[in-house]
Amino acid sequence: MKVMCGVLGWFAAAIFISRAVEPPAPLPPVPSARQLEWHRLEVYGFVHFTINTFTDKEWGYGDEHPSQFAPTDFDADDIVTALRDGGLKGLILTCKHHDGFCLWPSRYTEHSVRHSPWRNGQGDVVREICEACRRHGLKFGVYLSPWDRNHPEYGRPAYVTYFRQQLRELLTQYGPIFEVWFDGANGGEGYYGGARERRTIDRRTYYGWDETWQLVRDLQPDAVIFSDAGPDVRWVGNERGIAGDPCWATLNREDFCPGEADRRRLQHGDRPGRHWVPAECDVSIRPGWFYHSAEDTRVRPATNLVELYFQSVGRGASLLLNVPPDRRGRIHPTDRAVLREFRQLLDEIFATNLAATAQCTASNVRGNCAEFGTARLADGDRATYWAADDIVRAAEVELRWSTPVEWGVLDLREPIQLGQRCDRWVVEVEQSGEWRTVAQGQSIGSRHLWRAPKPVRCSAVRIRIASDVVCPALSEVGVYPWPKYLRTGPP
Ligand code: FUL
Repeated sequence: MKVMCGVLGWFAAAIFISRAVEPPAPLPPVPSARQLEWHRLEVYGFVHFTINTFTDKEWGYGDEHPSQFAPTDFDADDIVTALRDGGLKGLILTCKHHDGFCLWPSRYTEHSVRHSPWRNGQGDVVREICEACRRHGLKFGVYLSPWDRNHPEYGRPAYVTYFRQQLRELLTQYGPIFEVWFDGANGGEGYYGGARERRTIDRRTYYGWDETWQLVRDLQPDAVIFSDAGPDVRWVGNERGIAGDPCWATLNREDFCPGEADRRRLQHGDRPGRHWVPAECDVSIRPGWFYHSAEDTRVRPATNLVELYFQSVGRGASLLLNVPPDRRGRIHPTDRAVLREFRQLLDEIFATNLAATAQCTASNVRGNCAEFGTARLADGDRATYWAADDIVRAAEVELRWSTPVEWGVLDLREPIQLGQRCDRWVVEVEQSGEWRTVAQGQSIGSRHLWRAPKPVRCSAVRIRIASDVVCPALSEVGVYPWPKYLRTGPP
């Protein structure tokens, strides 16, 4: 894209002093198109549901009988609308967990819904959930456990063939898939067709990950692939829903494989890093991943989910929030109410962007061109951005109000299509004519949210942003009032 700019505007520029201002060259690595789409989701749901729901377990041994899968009132719309009302943009279903039971009637095993009393063996949970997702505007993703404690061939080559056949079924029979989730928990004790023994595998070689991932590329080219090692989205290194700070989107992913990764590096990413592999924070709304009635009183409050949002989405990662259906096959009323409140709290926090009413200037604007000017910063469009000239490494953006404002949340975004450029940022506020530093950090990437410990009153905010190797750029700046829910005490 070439943009014509000139001091006398378009007309004069065309006649007198035409000048082409190129956008900044991207700083590699940059996200793929499928990753850019994924970044937009920010919060989506995990649905753990299988025989464990009925045996009150977290990990089934693999010797369960399909007849134990017996939801009394399964309703995919109930599950999907609970997530939708929480503002979740997608849903990843445990189509097969470690116990090997398949929620769809796979052609390659008897260990599936086909032999359960539910819908007289005619049911298909995967189909019902994916169709409900389409009805309610959520994207649909699949979790297929590589570890299978039921399958007799687990640990031998024949199982890998089976695993890929199942993956093929899921990727060809259920429409577009936005994410394929490969769990790092692999190998160990299991039923294994009656052998009841311990089986270990070589995590690097057994699953032939390159070939398995290629299958996903071939069958669902728009899907992102998740594992400890990416290749598209990485585990954040904990199951608490919290990213590191900084949390770079970049990683040297060849150092890792599913089930073998340095948790500290997963939390923070690598800077510099050769690949774009942003983090995903998986966490459950309850202590367990599966539903247990004993945990009905231990559902996280909505304010806690907001905390997690700030520590995941607010650090450039995504939040994958697990909401397990109960034995009816519906979402428990408590979880449903919490999800709705979570959405309301977020809507409240981000209702009014004070940056939109500020006068916004910058120490440098690329080529003095409006295309890269500060008006791009509060236009709500992630694709447009303010950028500095190529020789610049540190720049400032200033927001000034005619009368002092009180705020509590700062929201920064980089135009990640140009890579992650910022190495350091500082936020200062002007109070009674004096500048004071209130916050500083390193990574921004797709988003960085900073929340003030108490309301900040000021007439101007200055964001100083520096890059070690390229000119800085920002796509969005948000300044929001101090969140009301914090007034009632810390969550
Ligand atoms: C883990 C699994 O072992 C848990 O059961 C759960 O599925 C979680 C999301 O991933 O590795």
